[in-house]
Amino acid sequence: MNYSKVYLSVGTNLGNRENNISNCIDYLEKISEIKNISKIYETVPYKVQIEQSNFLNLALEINFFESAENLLIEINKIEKELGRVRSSIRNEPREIDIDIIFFGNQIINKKDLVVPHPRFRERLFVLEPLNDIAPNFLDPITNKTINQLLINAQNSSN
Ligand code: PH2
Ligand code: MG
Ligand code: MG
Repeated sequence: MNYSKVYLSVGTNLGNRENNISNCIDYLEKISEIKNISKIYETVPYKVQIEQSNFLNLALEINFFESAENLLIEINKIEKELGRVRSSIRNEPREIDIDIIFFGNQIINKKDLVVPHPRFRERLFVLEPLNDIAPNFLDPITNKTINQLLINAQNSSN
């Protein structure tokens, strides 16, 4: 059967963060084949409007056998199951946030789904975990590897 190699970024800064991650992995296991999991990083909140606690962040590589749109539907279900309630505030604290960074080499620009993730290239909390598991993966937009993007982001953040 046909599948896409997908990279996800996961973050949590509300409730029992370790449990949230382990439940998230259990749910992802049900809808995909998990191929690789990065280390877990504790990170300070980046570009958030209200004061909030540190995050745990990690990245995963999965094989997904359906479309990107269907993956988004599954991710939204998992986020809800894990207790996430969305309000109108952007980037509020959350039990779990699962973002699609890459869906194979696809470039998707839909209202609810932009892939590669539009802001991942400036985010060390995404690039550092991703660099653990996919340092040589090529971003289809910039044609740079994760490792190059990480070095660029590190240089512009200090
Ligand atoms: N997620 C955000 C905004 N800021 N900062 C950290 N450290 N980790 C995150 O997962 C994160 C963030 C929006 O999804
Ligand atoms: Mg996010
Ligand atoms: Mg999200």
